[in-house]
Amino acid sequence: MKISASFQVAFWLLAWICVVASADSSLVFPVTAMVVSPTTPVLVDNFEDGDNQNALGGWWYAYNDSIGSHIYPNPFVVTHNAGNGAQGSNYFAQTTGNLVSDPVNYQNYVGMGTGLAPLVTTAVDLNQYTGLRLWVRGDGQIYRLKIVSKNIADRDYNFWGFNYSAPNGSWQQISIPWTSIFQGWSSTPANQVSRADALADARQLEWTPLNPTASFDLRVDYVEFFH
Ligand SMILES: [Ca+2]
Repeated sequence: MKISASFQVAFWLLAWICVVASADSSLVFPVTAMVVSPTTPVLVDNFEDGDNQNALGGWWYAYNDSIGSHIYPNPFVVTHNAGNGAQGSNYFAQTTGNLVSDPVNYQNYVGMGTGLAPLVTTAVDLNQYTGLRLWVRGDGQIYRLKIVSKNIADRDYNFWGFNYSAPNGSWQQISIPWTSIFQGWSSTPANQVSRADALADARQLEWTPLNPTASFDLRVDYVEFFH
């Protein structure tokens, strides 16, 4: 087949343009929109679907002791209050109740929580994240957010966690890097589990009033892990 001179010129010109274009990154077709950033936060729940299952497949629940502490609603139900969630959203977690005192036997407990996977038998390694971020609201009292780990449940429930003051009347976002969490109460060596080991075997997040109280108002919204 005979190729005309003008066609050959056009061919080599096109080839030259391709070489120049590939050497200039500004001319390369952008593909970044297809790449998920490793810094994208991972949502646990913003409650806007109105159900009791979080974005990780885990389930929300409420719990209380049998010596007089109570929590409402129990079983847990997501609260719908249009425009009154964090950032004007419509759904959030809210529980109220009381926590009795039991300074002798420590059998007093109450709170709400959520699983990190559809089955609580699944260990989730939270070391892949830098920490947890969430919106909180309440009544000015101190609440404790606990990282429930199986390897600590076997050792007196001395979970790693973080205490925060829940502002009365307005939502506030708090950021909890893992470097700021600490174990609850015991300094007994048998109860010590390293932070990395506890995070590696995480099962649930749980919230509880830190101190016995005649009434509490615990609200949480838009929970997410960040890198
Ligand atoms: Ca919400």
